[in-house]
Amino acid sequence: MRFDILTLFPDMFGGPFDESIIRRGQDKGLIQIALHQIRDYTVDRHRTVDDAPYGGGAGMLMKPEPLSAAIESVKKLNTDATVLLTTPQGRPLTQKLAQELSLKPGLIIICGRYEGIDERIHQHYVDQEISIGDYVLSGGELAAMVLVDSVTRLVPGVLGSDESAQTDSFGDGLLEYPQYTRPPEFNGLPVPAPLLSGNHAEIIRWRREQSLKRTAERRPDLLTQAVLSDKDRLFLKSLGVSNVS
Ligand code: 6GU
Repeated sequence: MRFDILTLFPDMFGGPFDESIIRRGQDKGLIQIALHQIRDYTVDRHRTVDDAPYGGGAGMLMKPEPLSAAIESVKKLNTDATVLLTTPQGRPLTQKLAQELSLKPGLIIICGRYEGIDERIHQHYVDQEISIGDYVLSGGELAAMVLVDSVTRLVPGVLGSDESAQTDSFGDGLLEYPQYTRPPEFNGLPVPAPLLSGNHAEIIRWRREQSLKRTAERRPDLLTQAVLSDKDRLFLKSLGVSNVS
């Protein structure tokens, strides 16, 4: 998977992209990330990337010409890529959307700044607008990093077999069960007995029930979409939970 990122602040990406899973994905040749400075595509002496909105109002907009030149240029490097724009007006990023994007041949991500970008860039170039949540960031760069991370870990081979993406929270639409490591008692709190039982079937059942219980308590909205068995529904009913899929 090739990611091309168009931004006014390429230096922001150094830390997150040079460590951990994203670093490993690049080192293994499974993902490639190229950062592009939008300002490099200006042609005026002052390298202007923003301008005031027609009709007035607070703040500045990203001018269309440098963005257009940057997108046209990067499209030649990442052919058939899907063009994404990070914006609070976009489709909320979910695990399902990350899965969809991980199947694309490539992604071009435009990081929004200021009060937004000229609407004609949306119309002409942008395939999908993506938001990472209902709060305001100072720019799309942090959102682009979140997006690249969530997609990268779904690219086959990036995660090791002991880091399976399937048992992660949201892999099956539920929150993950609680985890314990040694010692067997810590601050007076014991590790739950089923985990020490050595009974694999009992462990599987306990974990599933804990996932269901957590999801019902913390994110009941997820239960209407989750993949549930009859046994799961019976267990949830015993907790007094009924509005499930
Ligand atoms: Cl993608 N951009 C900005 N500026 N703010 C956000 C966002 C994106 N997603 C949530 N808040």
